[in-house]
Amino acid sequence: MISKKMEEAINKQINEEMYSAYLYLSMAGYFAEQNLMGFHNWLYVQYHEELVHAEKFYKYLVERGGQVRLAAIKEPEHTWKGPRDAFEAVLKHERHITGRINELVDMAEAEKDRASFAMLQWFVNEQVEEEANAQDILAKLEMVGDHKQGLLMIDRALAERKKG
Ligand code: OFO
Repeated sequence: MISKKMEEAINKQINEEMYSAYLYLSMAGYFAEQNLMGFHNWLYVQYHEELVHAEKFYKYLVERGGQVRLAAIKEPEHTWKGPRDAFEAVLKHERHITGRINELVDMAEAEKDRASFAMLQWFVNEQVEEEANAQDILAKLEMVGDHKQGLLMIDRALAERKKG
C-alpha cells in the first residue's frame, strides 16, 4: 500500500503532467497560427507524450491501491513573443518538471518506498531527454537568429517528429 504522502504527491504529479500537455497543446496552436507547421507538429507530439506521462503515474497509483484525486488544470499561456521565447518557456518548464521528479525520488528514498523509487527511474531518464530536446531546439533557434530561411529549415526538421 502506498503512503498517503506519496499518494498525494503522485496525484499532484498527474496534474503537473496534464498541465505540461495543456501547455504544449496551447503552444502547438500558437505555432499553427504562425503557419510554422513543423513546430506545431513537434509540440503536438510532445502534448501526446505528456498525456502518456500522466497516464503512467495514474496507472501506477491505481496499481498501488492509491486514491486518484484529480485537480483542476491551470490555464496555460496562449501566446509567445516568437519561437525562441516559446522554446525558452519549454526548457524552463522541463527544468521545473525535473525538479518535481527529483523531489518525488527524494520522498521515495526517505520513505523507503522501493516500488515508487523504481518506477520513478523511468522519469529520471526521460527528463534527461526532455531537457536535451528543448535545449537542442533552442540552440538551433539561437544560431539562426532572425534569419527566416534558417527558421524554415528548423520547421522542416521538426515536421519529421512522429508519435512514439
Ligand atoms: Fe512529462 O516531461 Fe515534459 O513535462
